[in-house]
Amino acid sequence: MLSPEQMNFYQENGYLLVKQLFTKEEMATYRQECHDLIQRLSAHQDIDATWKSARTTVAAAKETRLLHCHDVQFYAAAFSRLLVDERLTGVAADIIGPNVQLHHTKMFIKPPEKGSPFPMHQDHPFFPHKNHSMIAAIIHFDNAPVEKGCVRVVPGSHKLGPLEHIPDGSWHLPSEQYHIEDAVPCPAQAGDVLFFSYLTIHGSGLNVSEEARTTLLVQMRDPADPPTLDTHKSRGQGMILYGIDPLNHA
Ligand SMILES: O=C(O)CCC(=O)C(=O)O
Repeated sequence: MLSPEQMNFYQENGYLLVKQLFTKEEMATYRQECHDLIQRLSAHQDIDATWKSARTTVAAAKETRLLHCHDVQFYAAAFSRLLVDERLTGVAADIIGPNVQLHHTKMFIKPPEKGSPFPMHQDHPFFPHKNHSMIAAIIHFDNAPVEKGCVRVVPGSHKLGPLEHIPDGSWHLPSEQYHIEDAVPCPAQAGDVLFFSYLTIHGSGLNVSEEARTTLLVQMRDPADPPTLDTHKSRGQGMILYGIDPLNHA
């Protein structure tokens, strides 16, 4: 659970890197699960998820790759266990609690030397909600130093509220105004988890290192916070990860 200092940091900055929430040994097992899953999927489909806006706004991203899988808990049981692990959901409950509901998950592998960047954006336009309770937790399965394209944030930007985004090629902020390299890098080690509000401006650079960057993003909300648009549905959405669903009496 979070200390008062951590809570204060999150409230002021809109993000918090929690160090060593999971052990490096656990993360090594999950990293292997991810790479095995991507191997299985890539035999059957194109799993590149590079945003078109990344290719158009970042010169070096013309031929980069971003391997991905949404809703990983439908592919391997280990991920279901991770989603209800109280080390993760307890922190989420501290931030948005007392109850925590799953919105979606997505696993990313930024391959070595050519891992795609993410242009700066808020997650809000992808799935707006009334009370803005939505947060992401990015679980790091391996180390993510700056050269691997770690996530970068604009501290305090959650206080700006929803900003106007450009829809083309995935919602993003104007690249001439919001530079990835100007944002604050959040280098992480395997086992660290980065929590941030869906209003916090964030993005990430290219992976130019010799190793893959492997992460799982878990998007969570207060179950009493309704979506304002009927969009971004995914398998498993609505699962209660912590506490109860106070609105579900069926
Ligand atoms: O994993 C990253 O580098 C950033 C992911 C991200 O910004 C997103 O999926 O919205």
